[in-house]
Parts: sequence; C-alpha cells; structure tokens
Amino acid sequence: MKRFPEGFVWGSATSSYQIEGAAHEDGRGESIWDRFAKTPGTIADNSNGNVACDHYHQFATNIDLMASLGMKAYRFSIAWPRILPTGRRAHVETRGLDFYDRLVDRLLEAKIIPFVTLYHWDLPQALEDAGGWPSRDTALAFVDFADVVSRRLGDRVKHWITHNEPWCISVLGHANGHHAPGRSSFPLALATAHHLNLSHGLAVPVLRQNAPGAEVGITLNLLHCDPASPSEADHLACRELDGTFNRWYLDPIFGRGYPEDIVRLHRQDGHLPPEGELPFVKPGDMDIAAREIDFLGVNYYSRAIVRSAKVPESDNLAPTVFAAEDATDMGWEIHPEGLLKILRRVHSEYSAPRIYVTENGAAFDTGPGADGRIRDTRRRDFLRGHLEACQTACDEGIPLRGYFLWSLLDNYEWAHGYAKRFGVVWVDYETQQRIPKESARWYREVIRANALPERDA
Ligand code: IFM
Repeated sequence: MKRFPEGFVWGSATSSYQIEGAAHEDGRGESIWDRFAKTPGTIADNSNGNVACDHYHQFATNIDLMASLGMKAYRFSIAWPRILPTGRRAHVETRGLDFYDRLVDRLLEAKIIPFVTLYHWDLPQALEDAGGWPSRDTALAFVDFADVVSRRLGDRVKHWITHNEPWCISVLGHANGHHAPGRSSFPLALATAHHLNLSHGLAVPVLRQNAPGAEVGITLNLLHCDPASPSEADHLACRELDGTFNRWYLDPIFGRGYPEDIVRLHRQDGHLPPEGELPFVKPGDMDIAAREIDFLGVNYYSRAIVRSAKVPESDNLAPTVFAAEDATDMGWEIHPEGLLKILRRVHSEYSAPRIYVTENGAAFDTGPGADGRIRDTRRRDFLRGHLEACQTACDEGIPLRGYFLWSLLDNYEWAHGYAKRFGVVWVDYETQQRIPKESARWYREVIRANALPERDA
C-alpha cells in the first residue's frame, strides 16, 4: 500500500447556507440566497436553507461524526449576514460570532483543524440592494467582514480561504442568473469577478495581521477542458472555455492580469468596451489581486469536452462523448485524470506554493437499503479514482497538502434544492437523522492508513 505524504490533511467541506439552517435566529440578516429561494422558479424543489441540516443547533453532533470518521480537518464557511446583518461593520452581531467561536473550540477539542472560508455565496441582501458584487464598495465591505471575523477567530484558526469559486459567483450569479442574486448581464459578471479578486487581495494582509502564522489562500473551481474533436474549431473553442473558466480567475491571482485573448473575446461580444482600460480596474488593483498567497484551493468535479458552436457541424470531426454510466447525478462526467492534469498545471504553469483540494465529490442518490445500510459504491469508486490522482500528484512532487471531500453531509445543493445528495453521511431531512454511508467508512480507512486500500478490497 502506497502511503500519502506524512501530515497529509484529510477532511471534508461544507458551507454555511447549505447546512446551517436557523435562518432567522440570533439576529442573522437576510442573505441573497434567502431572497433568491423565495423567487418562484429559481429552485428545483422550491426549497430553501431555512432548516437545511440544522447544523446551527447540531454542530456538536456533526463534529462527533467527523471525529468518529477519523477526519483531521473541516472546511466550513462563515455566514456574513450572521456576523454583519446589514453587511457593514456598523452593526456587529456578537451572537453570530459566538456561534463560530463555539464551533472552532469544539473542533479543536476534537483535534480537527478548522479551515475557514469567508465567502461561500451568502452575501447580505442589504449589500446586494446597494449594488452587490458589481459595485466596488462590496469589496471594501468584504474586507471589514474579514477583519471582524479574523479578529475573533484568528488566535485559533490558522487556515483562511477568502472566496469560494469566484467563477460561480460571477457567472452563475450575474451572467446567467442560475444562482443568487439571479442577475443576467455579462458585464456585471466581469465586474463581479474583478471585485472578488480585489477584495481577496485586500483581505490577505488583514488576515495575516489578525491570525499570526496563518496560511491564507483562495479556492477556485477549475475545469479540465478537452476539445471534442481534433478540428481547429474545437481546439479554439476549448482554449476559449479554458480562458473564461480557468485563466480569467487564475491569471490575476498569480500576477498575470486578465488574459489578453479573453479580453479580446469579451470586447468582440460586447461584454467590455471595444478598446481602452477595463472599466472596473483602477490603478494598483492588479497588484493587490496578486498579493502572495500561501496556498491555492482547488475544487474539482469534472471536465468539459468542448465543441465549437461557431462553425457548421461538418467542420467538426467525430466528437468525444461520455457514457451515461460515467456521470454523477449532476450529469457531470466522472474524469479523475482531469484532476491530475489540473494539479500538474497549477503547479507547473502557476507555481502555486501549496495546494489543497478543497472540494471533490459526487452526487448519487443512494439511500438506505432494507438493512439500513447505504451502499454507495459509485461514490466510493469516484473518491478512489480522484484520490489515486492526488497520490500520483504527490508522487510527482506537486505540493498537494490535503484533500477535503464534498461533502460531509447531504445538504442544500443551491438551485437543485435537496434532491442532489453529495454527502458521505445521509441526512433524513424530516428527522435530521444522520447515517454514515459505506463511502464514509471507506474514507475513514483511507485516513487511518494514510493510504488507499487495494483495489479489490
Ligand atoms: O455544493 C457545491 C458547493 O457549494 C460549491 N462547489 C460545488 C458543490 C457541488 O455543486
């Protein structure tokens, strides 16, 4: 059995709106997801995060569960409206801070390392009403939020992630309206992406100041892209998707500014003015966005097989497709090689100093059998494939320091509601009963051995 490097961090990840519930307790303000979920037609099952996994009340049970599964670390996010109900520091809700304080203390008692994500999508609605992420002012409000939270937790939390998945916040939230706040304008999405980068860079020194000795980073969702055929058109389309999805977010963080080819593309498509400076970038911004980080968080779920829409069918040679059985319940292709390729790339092209896989996992709706056991072998196989990719990356000398599976619990999968189950622990939403699935037991063995069991085990 080949072992992972000594000290490899094994954990699981969640986010505030997806699990906490208690939406109206202890002074929590309204978030954009509370508002969005009330808007007819936005959420597949018309549900919301009002109760979710009731983590706000059951966090101790959930920590016991993590401990029983041998987990060494836990990545969670802070609900901004719990701390600053109107988004601004004029009103700090201490009961919100007290909650995360208790959570962190309990984790540390259980010898589980807290990894805190500051922004995992639940913007205070008051900030949205004042312009939201397309407004530069929200970047400044974020720095205040980062300051308030890290002053309180920085003595104990030594791993900080500014933002989770800026592509989703920008594109799903502002370009195609699939996520809160449900806006549909590419120019607004580009301004959002920039203000996320800016706010990230502004927060880095604040976090370092308030949490001495901490590691600070950002989490990007990265997509490995392959052309659907060897045709030139598909290669170009592939390069463009890689640019809009990956490079637009990686390049500014690593000091390269926004990629020229994609700036050109956005100018052609009318998302940016035909020439001149980018309207949202002020002098000095790109240096701020590129402030040195200690690690890059990589969220990886699938790859894209890219086919050009701009040329007649006949120009594209036989496309690569994937079989239905190779997809998760999200319809995403299961492609562990893509994770390895992404890890190699952020190491060799961007020299990420350290890397954590901050999310990786699969939605499968396998529930309890007659004997109560949940035999989610497809999730186990998914995890094994991706962990093999991680192991290869470590063997190649890529500085991959840890892995957080998404997710600890079945939870609120945003616009999909509760129908998509990503947890290694089953949640009965009626009773709030939790049942560890077979994949959770398998993961426990991986952690215990710091190695993958033999394939036929
Ligand atoms: O549930 C989400 C999470 O909030 C962000 N990353 C992807 C997960 C699965 O879609």
